Amino acid sequence: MVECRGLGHSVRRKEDPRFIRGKGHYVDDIKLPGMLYLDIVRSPYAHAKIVKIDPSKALAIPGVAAVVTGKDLEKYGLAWMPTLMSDKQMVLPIDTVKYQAQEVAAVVATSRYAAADGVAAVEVEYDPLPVVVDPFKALEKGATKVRDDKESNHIWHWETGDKAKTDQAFKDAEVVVEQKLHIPRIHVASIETCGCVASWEPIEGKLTMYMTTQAPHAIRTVIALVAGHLGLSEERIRVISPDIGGGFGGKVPVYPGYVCAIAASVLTGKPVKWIEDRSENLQADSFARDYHIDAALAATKDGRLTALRIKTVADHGYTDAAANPSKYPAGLFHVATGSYDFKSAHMEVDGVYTNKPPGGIAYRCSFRVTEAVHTIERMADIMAHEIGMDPAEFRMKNFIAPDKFPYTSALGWEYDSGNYGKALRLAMDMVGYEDLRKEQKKKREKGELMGIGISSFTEIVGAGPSKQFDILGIKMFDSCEIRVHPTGKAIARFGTKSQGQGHETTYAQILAEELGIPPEHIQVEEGDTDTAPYGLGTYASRSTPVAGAAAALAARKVRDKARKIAAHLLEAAEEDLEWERGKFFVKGSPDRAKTIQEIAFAAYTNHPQGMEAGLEAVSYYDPPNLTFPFGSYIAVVDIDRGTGQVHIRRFVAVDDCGVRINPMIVEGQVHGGLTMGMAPAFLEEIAYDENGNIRGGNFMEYLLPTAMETPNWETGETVTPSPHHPIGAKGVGESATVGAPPAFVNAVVDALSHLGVRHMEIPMTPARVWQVLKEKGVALAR
Ligand code: MCN
Ligand code: CUN
Repeated sequence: MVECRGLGHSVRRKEDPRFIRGKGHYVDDIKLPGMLYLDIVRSPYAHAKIVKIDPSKALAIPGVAAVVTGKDLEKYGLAWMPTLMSDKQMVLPIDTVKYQAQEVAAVVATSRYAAADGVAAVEVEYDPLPVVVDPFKALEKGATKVRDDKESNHIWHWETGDKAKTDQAFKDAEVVVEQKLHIPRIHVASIETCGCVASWEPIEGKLTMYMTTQAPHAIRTVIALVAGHLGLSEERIRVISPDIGGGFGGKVPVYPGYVCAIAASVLTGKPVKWIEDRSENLQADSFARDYHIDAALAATKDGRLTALRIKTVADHGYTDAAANPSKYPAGLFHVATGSYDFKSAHMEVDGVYTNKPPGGIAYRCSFRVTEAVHTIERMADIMAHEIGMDPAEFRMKNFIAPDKFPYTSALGWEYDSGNYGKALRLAMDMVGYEDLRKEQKKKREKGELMGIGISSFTEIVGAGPSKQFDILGIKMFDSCEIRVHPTGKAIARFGTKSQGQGHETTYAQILAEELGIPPEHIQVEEGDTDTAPYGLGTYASRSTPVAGAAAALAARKVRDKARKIAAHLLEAAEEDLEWERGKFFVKGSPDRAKTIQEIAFAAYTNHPQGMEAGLEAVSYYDPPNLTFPFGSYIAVVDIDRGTGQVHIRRFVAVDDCGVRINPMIVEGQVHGGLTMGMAPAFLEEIAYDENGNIRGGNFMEYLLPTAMETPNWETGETVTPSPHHPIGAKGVGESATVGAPPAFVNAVVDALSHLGVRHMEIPMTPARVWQVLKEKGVALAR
């Protein structure tokens, strides 16, 4: 079972025909005649005026064709572009840069090497400006303004829940705990960086954009909106997203490099390729997290939760480019009541500008749910500890009971289904919870540090119902179009785009189940806007909940027509026919049957008079609600008192994503997700110094998880179907990344709780743990 940080399909088996069928090409493999290469000059300063850009030495290099600046783009109205959150973002700066590694100018050349040499030869004179790094300082009166076009560094204030009721509950509370948490800025680092080939065909007047995007249709519309005035009208834009080497949220935004490549292709009439290098990807792409959270819980003395309060400062960098549904500037952070039955809750979030790269994209997190889960799962442990209750017992006592679903949370979500106690009990049985507690007690007597940490998370995926969910006004439905050919084989196209999740396998399975056509006879295609039906793309684990549902419904439309044709062929009434996977037969006489293949043939050769020929259907699915997958994770750790190193001894992950379409793919998703959940807990962080210099812009400092750090994941499952999804499935692609980090923190804190430790910030590096051991007097002398 392998799922790496994004190479093609998440599960690749030699015997799987899809492995052979896979197109196997990436954007960087594309070579077109006359293709030019684009590379980008980036700012060494986090905030500076650009005094002068002198391209003359670059232009003298053989092969360098052009140097494009913000002033050049300004003439075409392209120096700025809208972000997905209706803020605006520079393509290339006209006069000021706002973060380190920001794009300053683009160099176009006949080879990648000439372009790189050109970048090194462009001379830029900067005049440094004061830098705003700390979002709290950014909010102070008199702080340097990051954005000249705004009143202050405060972007927005957003709140939800019942403040008066929550305040009252805190006043009346027997026990209150409070904790500040920082969820640092991190970066996904897919195996393939971002890139594109923009190919403008002057004779046809058509732009073909090969790119590593998770949302091809949305990108097509954005290009048309940004550059429509230059003749790039939407019917003349084709976005092709071939195989993608990992997306993880980082390939949702529109990056300046894409726009520069399009502009360069239109100006030169030649195809232009732009591929980021690894450092550019790490330093300048949209980031994830960066939430400064202040949380409080209220409970009774015997451990019943009553209220939750959260105040958060969200660092968005120099522009709000979060890939959130537009009604929710803090994403779905307000699922922070988690798996627990709260009577009241209130949440406030303030978005802030700083001199950092733009963001608020995800990193395998359905719109800020990782932040929400981290908060509530950490707080649950702090409260359990405060009242002296076992954290498992505390959770069991406060879970939303299975008979309360559909359940409306204090912050307004309607949870579709759940059985949280069952999942936690299974995880406890798998790990041997009670015995581990005994072992821990004995170890403590000997001075050894062992901890057990639980996370019982609730996810929220499948955006979304059109009344609540849109991006730039476009509703977040998704689609499937299916065509059954005369010989009974089919092609199905979707508005989503796999980046390694194995859609080619699982969509074919859904259709095969619904139609009885073998999966190997169903060709699944995504990622070409000229052929696929419009959809919003793959992120926020929405493909199964939305496009997967569209697949089932499109197949059922095909079946409805197939029934009519079968009735005609069998000379029977439609009502007298019964469906069994792959065929219709006359009730009571199973030999009088027509297979789907026979029906498909008849649809083109012998269809009833008055009926349209063909066997096709399309479904644009607007989900009635989101799906709420959940799970319980238990980490067992031992801490080395000599080094501060945390050893993960066991990790049990019980996931419930409703009906599983392909258990092996789900397990692959969970394995990969857990590794990406472990990473921010122990390793990953993008920090900045006071001048806005990135610390962690390469893989020497930004620590990715490798096989060395990754423990053996033990997985289990419960199945609580979604009542509103046509096949009862919920999404799962991000569950493990969302659910895992607090399990690790809770385990480490649990190992140290008898020493008075209540909280650890992430990443829990050996240095940070060692510091705590030293403070508590338990570090072994070296
Ligand atoms: N699946 C299933 N049964 C279910 C739920 C899902 O068999 N009940 C299968 C699906 O059919 C699909 C896969 O599991 O093949 C993931 O489905 P889903 O949960 O719907 O998530 P998406 O397909 O929408 O994928 C998005 C999700 C996100 S948002 C990130 S981030 C992430 C993730 O997927 N990025 C990935 N997993 C990734 N895996 C790889 N290899 N590469 C990425 O970039
Ligand atoms: Cu949340 S990262 Mo995924 O939504 O593509």
